[in-house]
Amino acid sequence: MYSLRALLPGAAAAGAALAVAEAAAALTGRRSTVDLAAQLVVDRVPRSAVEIGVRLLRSADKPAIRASVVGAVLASGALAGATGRSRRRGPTAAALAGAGAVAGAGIAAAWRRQTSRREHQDAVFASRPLSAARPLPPARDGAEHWPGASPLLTPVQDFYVTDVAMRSPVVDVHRWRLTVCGEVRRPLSVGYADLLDDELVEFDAAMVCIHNRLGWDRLGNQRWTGLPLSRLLERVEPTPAAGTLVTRSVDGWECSLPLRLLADHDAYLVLGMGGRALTASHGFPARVFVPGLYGQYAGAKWLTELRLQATPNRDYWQGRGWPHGPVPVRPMARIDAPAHRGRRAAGPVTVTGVAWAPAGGVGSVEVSLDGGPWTGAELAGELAPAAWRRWRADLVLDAGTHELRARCLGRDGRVQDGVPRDPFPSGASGYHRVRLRVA
Ligand SMILES: Nc1nc2c(c(=O)[nH]1)N[C@H]1C(S)=C(S)[C@@H](COP(=O)(O)O)O[C@H]1N2
Ligand SMILES: [Mo]
Repeated sequence: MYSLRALLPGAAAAGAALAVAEAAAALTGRRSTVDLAAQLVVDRVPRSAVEIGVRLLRSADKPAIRASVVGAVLASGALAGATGRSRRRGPTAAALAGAGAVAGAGIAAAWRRQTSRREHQDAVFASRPLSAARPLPPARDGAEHWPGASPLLTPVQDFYVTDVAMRSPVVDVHRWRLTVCGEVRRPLSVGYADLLDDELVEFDAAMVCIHNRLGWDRLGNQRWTGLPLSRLLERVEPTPAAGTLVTRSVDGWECSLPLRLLADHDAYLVLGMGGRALTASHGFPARVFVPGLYGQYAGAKWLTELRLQATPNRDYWQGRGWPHGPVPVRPMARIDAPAHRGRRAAGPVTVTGVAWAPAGGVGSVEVSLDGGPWTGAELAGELAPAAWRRWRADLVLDAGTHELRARCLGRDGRVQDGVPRDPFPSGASGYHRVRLRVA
């Protein structure tokens, strides 16, 4: 066994080297070494490992990946130092601990500097109201006073973020262009101001990550602002050879959409959410979104290119073993109140939740108590078929342990699949269950 004192010099040297590299990256505006290394890990570990990571870490995945990269660098430095030929004791343990602390502070400062660029951009742009030519009426569904209900529209700061970029790209909007090219007669290149000058529309829709599990909140409901993709496509006049629209991000991430699908699905170039421009983490300045498809099949954030092609590319997630899209969102209901494993007094209880079945809409929601028959819940108003819908059921519970289940039936006839399945390869299924102890 190595003594702690033998391990410290190497670890401190590795930490100091890392801190210098991070500081240099921050000062020169290049990407963080830790993030580059972490990105290599993210893009190469087997799909099953990614799935386990997402399941265990939910949304803390990036800090955890960074921490393990730093940990791995320190550990290899420690081992290299301890097994190396020079075994001079050198500096005291206190001095080494000091060097380690300086290294840590250097890394933290470098990261903070990069984060502040994104925060600055959000302060400038994401605070800017975006107005649609014909705004939708205020979002109301009549469930405003239902106890424990989720908000009808998810506040932007609470809206889940999923992407494979270790750090959201920060786009310089003054230099940014969106090009629409490939199999088209009139290629187009537009800037941000050109897009804002267009006649913007608003639409309400839920966006769902395929990694969302029963009861999770890796989805959100939003009022989005943008323009119909069909408008852009008409302007460029796709040639008869065009079969696929490749949406490409500034960081190279791609998602292909069959043109056939776009012909009978609403699809948008999105510029804003919640009445304001997109934040950096949600894809500023522009993204593509096709309501009804899981997020990874619904378009790229930080969009830079729309390319029409005869056949699709190998998309990012296909490269990671996921099926060739598009994958439609499964109808699903979530119970928001009462909370799982709660205790309450016997008597009446109001069960509330949200259900989604984009793009066709929620037809009905049913609840079942203790494995009994499915009974219809009351539905709040519908903002749009692609949006989620709040529901409630008023039950009376006697003393004992109870289990509530909920399911969603789509207006298109799809019934929520009760067989529990993992998100890979076509989205999680099963029923969300809540257990209660009633005294
Ligand atoms: N450029 C880019 N676009 C992307 C992704 C990504 O990693 N990079 N992730 C996709 C996935 S998996 C989802 S679920 C949605 C998430 O959008 P949000 O982070 O705004 O919630 O964006 C999609 N678009
Ligand atoms: Mo996702």
